[in-house]
Amino acid sequence: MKISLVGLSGCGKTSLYSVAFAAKSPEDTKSLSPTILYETRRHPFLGLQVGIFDFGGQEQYRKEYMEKPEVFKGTDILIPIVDLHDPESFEKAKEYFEGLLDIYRKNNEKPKIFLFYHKYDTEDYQKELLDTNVKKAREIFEEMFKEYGFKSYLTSIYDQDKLAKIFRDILISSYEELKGHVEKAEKQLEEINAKIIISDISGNVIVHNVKGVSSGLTLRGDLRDFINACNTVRENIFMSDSSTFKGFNEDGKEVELHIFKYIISVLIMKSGEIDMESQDKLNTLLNDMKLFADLIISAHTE
Ligand SMILES: Nc1nc2c(ncn2[C@@H]2O[C@H](COP(=O)(O)OP(=O)(O)OP(=O)(O)O)[C@@H](O)[C@H]2O)c(=O)[nH]1
Ligand SMILES: [Mg+2]
Repeated sequence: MKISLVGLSGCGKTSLYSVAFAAKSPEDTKSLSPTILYETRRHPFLGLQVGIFDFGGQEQYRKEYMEKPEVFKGTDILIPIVDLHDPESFEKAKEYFEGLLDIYRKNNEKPKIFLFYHKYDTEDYQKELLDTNVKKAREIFEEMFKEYGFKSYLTSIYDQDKLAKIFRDILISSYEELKGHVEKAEKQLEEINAKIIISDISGNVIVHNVKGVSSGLTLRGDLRDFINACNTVRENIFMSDSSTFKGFNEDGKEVELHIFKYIISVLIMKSGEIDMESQDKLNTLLNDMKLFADLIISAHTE
């Protein structure tokens, strides 16, 4: 799957990548330099290789892309990014995006489009201006992507949880069936009296109900290591697609890890016995995640 991040220089493409996928903090991005030409990164997600193309937005590079439009070929998902802190740039961004849409039309390609109204925060910016800019941006950009059935989001690297969810939804958008399961799991988690983290084996958090366990999509390092180690045991010692691991201490704290089909992991943390109702719901959730893993596998082989 190819995802292309496009927008003018300084709109926040490399920052978005760094915070959502590379576990960087928002502050870290303040020292980023402009991207030279474009950078490609691979990111495994639900067992799929996702290629993220970060197209440097300085004028000289934009010109170069227009002369060699092949670089955009094969884009499944196009993410045009608008800098809400820089309303003066809207018209220029529009021109760039129009050029890109032309290229895709000529290539006979129709990527899915997810438009980001980015920097939707008041970090070094006035609140009053922000809302005016959103309104202005919507007037300019909603129109131009109309025929694409696109979706738009208000994004900020300073709201990492929201950003991670947006990218998760974008990444599973090609699998209509998976979406339903994720939404269901999200509801189920609210009703269970235990801490639960559902992630893929590479440590991309899909759904959770615990604060501070992820940085963007990336699960906290210690838990990621734990899942990794268990996954190795599953593969080399159990030699089965799925397995369960349990641990506990004298205070009644418990950790339980379920791996389904070498792709999905459900980590459950309890600080004592949980009520029957929660346990029932937990069992339903586990069954559903087993199904979810099957669906992912069959989606890949299609
Ligand atoms: N307030 C705020 N600043 C952001 C946000 N995202 C990025 N920035 C800042 O915007 C500046 C430029 O970010 P980059 O990610 O380097 O921009 P870019 O789009 O990659 O620029 P090029 O590589 O030149 O195309 C950095 O100082 C970031 O800290 C955001 O959501 N909110
Ligand atoms: Mg950049």
